[in-house]
Amino acid sequence: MAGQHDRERSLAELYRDDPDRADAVVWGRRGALKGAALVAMGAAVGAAIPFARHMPAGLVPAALAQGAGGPQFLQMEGKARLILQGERPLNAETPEHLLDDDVTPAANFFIRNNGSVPEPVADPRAWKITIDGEVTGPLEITLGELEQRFELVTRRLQMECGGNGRSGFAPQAAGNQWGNGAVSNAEWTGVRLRDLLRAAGVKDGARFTGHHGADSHLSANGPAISRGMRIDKAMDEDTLVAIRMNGAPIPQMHGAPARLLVPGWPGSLSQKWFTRIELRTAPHTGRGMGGTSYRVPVRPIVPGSRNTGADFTDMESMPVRSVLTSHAHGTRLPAGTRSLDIRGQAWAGDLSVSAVHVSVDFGATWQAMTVAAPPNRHSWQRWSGRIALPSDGYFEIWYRATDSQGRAQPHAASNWNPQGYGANPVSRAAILVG
Ligand SMILES: Nc1nc2c(c(=O)[nH]1)N[C@H]1C(S)=C(S)[C@@H](COP(=O)(O)O)O[C@H]1N2
Ligand SMILES: [Mo]
Repeated sequence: MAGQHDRERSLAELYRDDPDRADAVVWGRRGALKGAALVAMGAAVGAAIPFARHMPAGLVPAALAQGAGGPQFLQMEGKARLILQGERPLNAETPEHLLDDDVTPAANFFIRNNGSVPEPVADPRAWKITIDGEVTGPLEITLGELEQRFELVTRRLQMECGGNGRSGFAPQAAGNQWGNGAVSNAEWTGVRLRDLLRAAGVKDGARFTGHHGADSHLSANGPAISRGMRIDKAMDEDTLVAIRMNGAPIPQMHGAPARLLVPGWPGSLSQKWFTRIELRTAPHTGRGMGGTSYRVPVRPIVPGSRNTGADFTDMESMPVRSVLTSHAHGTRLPAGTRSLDIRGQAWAGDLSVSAVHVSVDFGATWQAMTVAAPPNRHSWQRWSGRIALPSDGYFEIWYRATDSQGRAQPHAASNWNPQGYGANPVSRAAILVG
C-alpha cells in the first residue's frame, strides 16, 4: 500500500506538472476542502491551512501554482537574479521582492527585447535623433546638442511591459508568461519629447507618432519593433527622451545612449536605442502595430477564441496593479509569528492609486493598507501595513490595488485577448508560519 507520504509527494508533483488535474484530484466535485483532501493539500503546501474553510473551490494554492520545473534564473554581470523568460531574444522578469526600492536599481530592472541588443557606440554625444514627418522643419540633432539646447528634467517614472501579468490569463495567451515583474520605476533624466517636437514645428495634421530604434529583428529582417501612439501622449510633460537612468548613463541593455520613456503606457512605446520619431496623420504601421499587437478587445471575446483584432483598440494607459516586495513568495516565518509588517508598490498607468487592500483568509476579509503619495505623477506608490496571522500554518497574502477612478484589480484576469495584454488579477503570495 502506498504510504501517506508517497501520496503527499505525488500531489505536490502533480500540482507542479499538471495543476488542472491535480486540482480535480483534490477538489473533486464537492467544492470544499475537507477530510483526507485537506490533509493532502496541507501536506503538499507544507503546513496546515488555517483558513481552509474560506478557500475558494478549485483554487490552486499559490505555493503550488508554479509551472513545471520552476523558474530559471538569469546569470549576467551587473544584473540581479532575474527570472529568465527567454534567451533569444533576451527577456527577464524581476521577482516582486526585488522591486522593493522606491527607485529601481539598474541591476533589478526587467529586460524586454524583441530583437538583438546593438553594440555600444564609441561616442554617445554624437548619437543622432531625427524628428520628421508632419513637422514644419525636420530636425536632426546629436545628443551633445540636445543637452545644450533643451531643459533637462528628472522624474521617477513607471515603465511596464504591455504584457505584464500575462500568466494570469486562462487559457494561456501567446508571449512571455510574465508574472507582475515586467515593471520598473527608475529615475529618468532627459528632455521632454514635446520640447523637441515643438522645436521641429508640429503641423496641424499631426495626430500620431511613429518610433524607431537601432536594433534589428532576430531574422535580421527589418526593425525589432516600431510602435507609435496618439500625439497627446507625446505632448505629456512626463514623456521623455531619456539620456540618464538613476543619474548614470543608460545601460546598453536598457537602450543606451537614448531611449523614449512613455510612462504608464505599454513599455513597447518606450523605444530603446532611439534614433527617430515621425509625426503622422494616420496611425503608425510599424512592427508591433495593428492586428492583435498591443491591442485589446472593445467588447469581450470568448477566451481562447481566434480573432484578427480588427475590432480591438490600441492599449493605452495600463491598468492598476500592485506588487508585494517585503516578503518573497514562499517565505517561511518562525513558529509563533502572529503579526507581520508588509509593504509593496502600486501603480495605475496615467492614474494614481487610491487604495491597497490585503487579505490573509482567501478573500473573506480585506484590510486597507497605507498608500503613500507619489513623488511625482507617473511614479509608483509605496503601500505598507501590518497584518495579523492567527496561528501557525499556510497562508496566502492576497493584495489588490484600486485606482483613482475606483477600479480595483479583479479576482481573475478579464478581457482575454490572444496576445495577453492587460491581465491584472489580484496577486497571491504564499507564506508559511512554523
Ligand atoms: N528598440 C527597442 N525598443 C524597445 C524594445 C525593443 O525590443 N527594441 N522593447 C520594448 C518593450 S516591449 C518593453 S516592455 C521595453 C522594455 O524595456 P527594458 O528592456 O529596458 O526593460 O522596451 C521597449 N522598447
Ligand atoms: Mo513590452
